[in-house]
Amino acid sequence: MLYPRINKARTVMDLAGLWEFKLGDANPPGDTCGRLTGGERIAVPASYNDQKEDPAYKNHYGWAWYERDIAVPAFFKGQRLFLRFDAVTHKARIYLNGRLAMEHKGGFLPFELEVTELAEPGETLRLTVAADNRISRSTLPVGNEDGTAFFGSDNPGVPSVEAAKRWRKPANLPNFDFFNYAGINRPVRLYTTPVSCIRDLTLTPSIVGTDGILTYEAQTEGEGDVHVEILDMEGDRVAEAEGASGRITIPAARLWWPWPGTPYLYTARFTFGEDIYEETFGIRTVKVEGTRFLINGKPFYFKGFGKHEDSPFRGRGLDLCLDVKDVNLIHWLNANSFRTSHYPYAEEMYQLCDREGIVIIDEVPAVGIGAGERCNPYETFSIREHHEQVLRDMIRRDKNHPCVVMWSMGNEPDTEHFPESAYEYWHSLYEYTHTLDPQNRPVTFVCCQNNYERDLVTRTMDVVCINRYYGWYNLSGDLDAACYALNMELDFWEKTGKPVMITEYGADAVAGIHQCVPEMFSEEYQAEYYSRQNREFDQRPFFIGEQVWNFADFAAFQGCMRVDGNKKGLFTRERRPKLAAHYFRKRWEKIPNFDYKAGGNEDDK
Ligand code: BDP
Repeated sequence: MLYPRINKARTVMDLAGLWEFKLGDANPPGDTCGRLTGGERIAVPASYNDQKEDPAYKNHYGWAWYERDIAVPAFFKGQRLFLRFDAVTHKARIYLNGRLAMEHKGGFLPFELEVTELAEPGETLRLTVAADNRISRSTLPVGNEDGTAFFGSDNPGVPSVEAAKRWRKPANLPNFDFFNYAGINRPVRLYTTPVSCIRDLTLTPSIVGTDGILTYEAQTEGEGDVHVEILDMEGDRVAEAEGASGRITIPAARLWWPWPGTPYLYTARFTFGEDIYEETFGIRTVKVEGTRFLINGKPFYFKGFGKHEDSPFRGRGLDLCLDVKDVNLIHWLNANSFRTSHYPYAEEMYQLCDREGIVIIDEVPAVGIGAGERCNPYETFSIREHHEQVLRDMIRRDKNHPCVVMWSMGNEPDTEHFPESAYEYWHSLYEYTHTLDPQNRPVTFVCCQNNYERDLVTRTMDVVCINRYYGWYNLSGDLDAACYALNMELDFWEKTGKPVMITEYGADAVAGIHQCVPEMFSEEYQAEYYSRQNREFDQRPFFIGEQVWNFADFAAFQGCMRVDGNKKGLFTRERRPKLAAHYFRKRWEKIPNFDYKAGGNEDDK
């Protein structure tokens, strides 16, 4: 799916601003709606939850209504018009002049509709958006339905959902650990194209000797011939071709390398009749071989974190300034990568990472697939179809980004209590995901701390990605025991012959708590936790990366295990460094992107 761009043939109207807003209820909206009255003003894009000091906003659970008028410029006449929503969380109903025009499920990926017939240039169009933030066992991420809050210690016999229904209203009970921020979280744009236009582009790079090869395919609508030119970073044309699909050779190509290497980007300029679209791409390869993760044929070591889209006031709303700041903090830390835990991020972040050479593990919002030992989620949750949809949509959106090097199908599902069902579910999804990606990047999911000997599926992924909290949730406060247990587990993974990385490990640290004898929740304990465990990872040649949990403190649901949010950040929510940030900055300066774990493969020994 193409990102809306302004060029000689297209224009974009960003509909950011103050919209009319009103909280709704649990009833599904109908097929028509009148003008929204009695509402309040709300900023778009941004989550609505923190925009007003009101528990009704914060804890709202159900539909919320947004509205604005769009004056469609008369000079749009003769163009095709599309309305694009980058993310409405989690379910959306779109009304044009009061009539239902589209529905969409999934809160983190874009959708669009053509409005050429509905939006008359020179007239005003009323746009109404209903957004539903409810989560359940048929949504991704998954919500609880049985009255058990994620971190709750509910009284036995008091089903909180039932209680909530009787005394208050349905409750927001996520089966995941981040605040369920909702609303129009990303931009809404009206964009134009000529009548005959380019609808999608697929760019697949490869390397032969010193040449770069770009295999391309343009999806077009209408009449015209496709012409493609390849421009280098100086804007000079280095190759060209005719036709809607083909292969282009870029002689003596410059490759895309992770920072501090040069993340070289080319531009493919497509023309089709009157339409033009420019897409940047990098020439790089990604492959798993034995226990190594190869970028451009060289063994890469992941240094980074899981992140969140999360900030004060905006919640999960797009904040470009924060994205730029975070990318610069990633450089400051000498890190090279992150995982888009636990949902695909805004497209602008991937554009930045392409430019800045930061490697991304791209994850769909499949988090919370588990309900304890008494309930098999693979038989009781109705998520499979939607799970395939979000994988398709994410890959369709992100397939051309050089920064994306691996797909993550989800985070911490139950693989322990129902190992056979888990295998059937995840392994078939793994095969499906491979068929979706023209670049055939490695595919994985991120496995929860569990009985790894019972788990049958993690070991079949291209890369074994483990989240482990030895010394925090397990063996709390005892780093000797934590290292012992970690080593027992690493011995197990070594035998699988797979590349292994840690995609989460961490300890909450409340900024400002300091101790000479480090104990839990202090900045010293967090730093020591990491330095002790990293020493163990350094002994293991098959170990290909360390991603800390989390880059920064973030908002979570209130509960007895959360002190004003999750405090496992290397930075505070306001991006002030904790002691562990300084520790990693020094450590990662000494760890090169490539060849850190020489000896990982038989032939290196
Ligand atoms: C992991 C989850 C992550 C949580 C983290 C934690 O993947 O979403 O925030 O634990 O508890 O299990 O801090």
